This record gives sequence, structure tokens and C-alpha cells, in this order.
Amino acid sequence: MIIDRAEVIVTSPDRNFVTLKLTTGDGLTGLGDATLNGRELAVVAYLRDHVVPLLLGRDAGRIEDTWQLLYRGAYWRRGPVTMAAIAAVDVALWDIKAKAAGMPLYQLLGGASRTGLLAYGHASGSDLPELFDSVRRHRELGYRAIRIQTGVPGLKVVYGIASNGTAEADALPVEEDWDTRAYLRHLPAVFEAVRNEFGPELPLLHDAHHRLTPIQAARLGQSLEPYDLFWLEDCTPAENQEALRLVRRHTVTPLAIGEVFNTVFDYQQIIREQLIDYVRGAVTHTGGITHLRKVLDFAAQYQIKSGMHGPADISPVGMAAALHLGLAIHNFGIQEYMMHGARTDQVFQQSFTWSGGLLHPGERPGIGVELDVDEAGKYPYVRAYLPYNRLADGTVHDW
Ligand code: EZ4
Ligand code: CO
Repeated sequence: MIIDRAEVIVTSPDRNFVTLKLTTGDGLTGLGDATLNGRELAVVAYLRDHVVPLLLGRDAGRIEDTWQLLYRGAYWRRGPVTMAAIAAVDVALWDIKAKAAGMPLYQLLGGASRTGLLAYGHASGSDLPELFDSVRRHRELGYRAIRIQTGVPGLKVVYGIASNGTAEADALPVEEDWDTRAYLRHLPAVFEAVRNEFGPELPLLHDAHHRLTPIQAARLGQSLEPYDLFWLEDCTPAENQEALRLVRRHTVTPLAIGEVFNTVFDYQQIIREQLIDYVRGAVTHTGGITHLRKVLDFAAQYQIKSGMHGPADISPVGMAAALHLGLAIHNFGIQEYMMHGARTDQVFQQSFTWSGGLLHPGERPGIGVELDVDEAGKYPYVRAYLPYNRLADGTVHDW
């Protein structure tokens, strides 16, 4: 099982995706997702120029050793670009190992701990009728848990929701507006209306997208308590772990954080002090199966569960890896699941199933995804950015 080919494939069927494909001398292939939304080509260069030469000739079976070599051997540790590149190698190697074993990856990770993974989708609307329609559409699609994002009176856009990332060539980031006080006033009424319309049982989630100070987040968590949220996500900027202490002191609304984290060190304090309830890390951005599993095993000691990031900018390869890991671990919580576009589903042939609100990675050996290189070649990279935010006085704010 010697790696003798390593290709970095960039394709933009509905948005940009970066995929690492490893091939062994005996003809086994493995895929890893290395997509970093808005900074895709930085990871491409990291892989092509620095990582691929280290992989050729290595034993594909040595997953932990390869992880340690890429992490420690670079000297420069952590960071989203490095960790996405390491994740892609790691998942591709797990894919190869599981194919060599003739098993779906979750079997190698210990086997299924459940029949399927509860997933949530994103309902959003600029006003309540639009939001209710979106919730109903998601229920029709089978979702049994729903994230609620809404317009705020006075603001131009519904914040924090994914555009599909398809941009016109050479487009620059879209500028959005933000007003924290208006948001804090408006949101409890939205959740009250949603509870009145859809009843007490439906698990509801919300993403504050790093926009609040600790005391504002504490207030929001408190004001949403009557509506029994499944979680409040990214209530404060994620870099300062201590901020969560203050939030936690004031609210029993469950907290989820970590979509922009990339190693266990980003979580160290908030897990040990039990300041969160869900780990939002994605396999793609947290150093792959090997590293995220360690984070989740650490979290399990504190009854903290997984809530893996699963937006459309995680490729089907990254999603598949998440489903195998989520099926195997004991402390699975929920999986974010936004469906990919039809072109993406053609480029990436997948084996997962979606039924009764539950995802399952399927029984194909490996992670269960194959990439159609000819189809991928039809969609060249398109420069695209996430939006950014300014307050009314022009100050740049967190997006
Ligand atoms: O902004 O995936 O919970 N999901 C999110 C996403 C993120 C994007 C960033 O690439 O917050 O919509
Ligand atoms: Co989020």
C-alpha cells in the first residue's frame, strides 16, 4: 500500500471544492476534502507544493504516523490552512484503509453506535411568513431539527446564511450591515412565533455567528430560554475561550462552538470547564478523522457531544467522513446537513442515505464517495468570498 500518486483536484460545480486523491501502487484510491471557504487556493498550494512530495512513496497504512509527520514535521503548527491540508490526507488514508479492509469506514472506527444520525437543516426568511414557509419546506424534506435564521427589521439581508458561493468571475466580497441591539430585541419574538406555529417538540437551533460580546450573548441566551433551544451557536467570537464563562454563568441555553477551530487546543479550556455542550468542528477543518476523534473523546468525558459543521462548503467527501465518525462515536449529538446542488452530486458519487430525518453513510467500502474527474473538469475554480459586515457608522464587525 505505497502511495504512488497524489492529485489535488479543484472543481466548482455549485461552489468551489478542493479534493485530494491518493492512489496506491496496488490501485486503491482515497479521497480527502480540503475545502476552506473563500481561501481554497491557499490549501491547494499547501498540499501541492509542500505535502504531496512527502506522501509519494509512503506506506498508506501509517495513518497516525503520517498525521504526526505532517503536524510536527512542519514545525509551524495549527491554523486553518495547515489543518485542512492534514485533514485531507488523513481522510484519504482512512478511505484507502477501509477499502483495503473491504469495510465501510465506520466499521474500522468501532462499528455503528446508532441506526442513523439526526441532522438539522437551515430555515431562514426575511420575515415570519417567509421563515414559516422555509420551516415547512424543511419538514417536507424530512428534517426533524431546524436552525432558525431571520431578517432583523432595519437590516438589508438575512445574516449568516450561506449563499451557494457561486460568484461571478473576479467578484469581491459582498458587504452586509449589522445592528446588535436590533437583533437582540427582535430574536426572542421570532422564536416565540416559531414555537407557537410549530409546537414545543421540534428541536430548534440558532447561530449568532460570533457577533456578540459575552454580556450580550448572556442576555440572548437568557431571553431564548422559554423557547427551549437545542443550541445557541457561536454566540461570541471563538478565539477567546474565557468569554464562555461569563455566558455560562447567566444562561442554561445549550451552547455550541467550534466551526472555525482547528485543533484540540482551541477547545481545551471550554471542554475542561464544561463551558459548551456541543463541539462544532468539522472533520475537514479539524485535522481529519484522527484528530477530531481525539477532540470528541476528550469532550465525551464531560458529556459534551458532537455537532459537526456540515454547511454546503464542506464537500460530499468531508460530509461522508463526518457521517462515518458520527455513526461510530458514542457522544454523537447532531449533524448539520445542507443538501448539495445537483451538479455537485454529479461530480461526487455518494452512497449516504437520508431517511426519516436520519443520515447514514452507507455500506460501500471506504468513505463511500468517488469523484468523477471528467465531470469535475467541467467546472473550473471561480474566485469567491464570504461576505463581511459593517455597523451603521462604518466599523467592520464580525461576520
Ligand atoms: O458561515 O460554512 O453553521 N454554519 C455556518 C456556515 C458558515 C460557513 C463558513 O464557511 O455558520 O454558514
Ligand atoms: Co455556524
